Amino acid sequence: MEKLIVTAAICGAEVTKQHNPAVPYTVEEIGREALAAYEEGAAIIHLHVRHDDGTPTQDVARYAECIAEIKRLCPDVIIQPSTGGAVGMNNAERMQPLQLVPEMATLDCGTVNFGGDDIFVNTENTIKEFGAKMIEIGTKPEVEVFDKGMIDTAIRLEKQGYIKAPMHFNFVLGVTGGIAASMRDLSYMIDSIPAGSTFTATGIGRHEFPMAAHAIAAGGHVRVGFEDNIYIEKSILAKSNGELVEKAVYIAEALGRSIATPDEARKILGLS
Ligand code: KMH
Ligand code: ZN
Repeated sequence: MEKLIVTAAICGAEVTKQHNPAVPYTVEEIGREALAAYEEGAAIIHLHVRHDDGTPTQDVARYAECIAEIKRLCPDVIIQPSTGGAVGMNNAERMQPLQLVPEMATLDCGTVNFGGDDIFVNTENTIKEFGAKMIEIGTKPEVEVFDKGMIDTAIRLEKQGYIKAPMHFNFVLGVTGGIAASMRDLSYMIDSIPAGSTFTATGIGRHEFPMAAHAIAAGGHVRVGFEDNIYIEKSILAKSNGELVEKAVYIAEALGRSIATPDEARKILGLS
């Protein structure tokens, strides 16, 4: 089977130090967490950034500082900034990291409830605007899907020229308001993408490792990290993103998948 690409979502926009004191805010903390994940086998760092007080921001200068620090510590890792940002940010704010022409970035392909009154808004015109920009600058989108209809949206927009094939999907399972994190639903997502696509699975909270195991066995790739889950096991906080990556790698190796280096990940994803 193809080597496994592990993505570490080290920071997120919603999780805080109140949830887990190891959640990174400062440039130094972002570097520390990226390095811990990379040393355990992460080939991709999915990146959100914060102000020093933990407030999420899409500020391009802050992204530039954090990316420079990650590159200093992990020179070959693939850095994948978020264009989702935090709930409530406008499109101009969200698109700022694209000014840095990253190798990859997220492309969220639909609107989803995020619990309470929170709505993560991605209208069709937003997806087209972000997709067209990524084609213009040569950034490979990771197509973020929180529900099956978002796969259908991505397929439609690919036919219209807003996303290039072969697409790389990230199935996010277990968000309040999105598709459930069940084996049936992950299989349904896997069966719904076009031939030649690649996929990563992200299970939220306690679903992180069961979804990872299923994706590993199915030949897909895996995302773990504080953005999605703060526990290494029930009621025990993870000490770092490195610990979460280490557990994913342990499961992969037990199931016979070896781990892709960043350059191997680039080949698998068509980045090089
Ligand atoms: N923080 C969420 C509102 C992405 O990175 O593109 C959006 C998110 C998805 O995390
Ligand atoms: Zn994200």
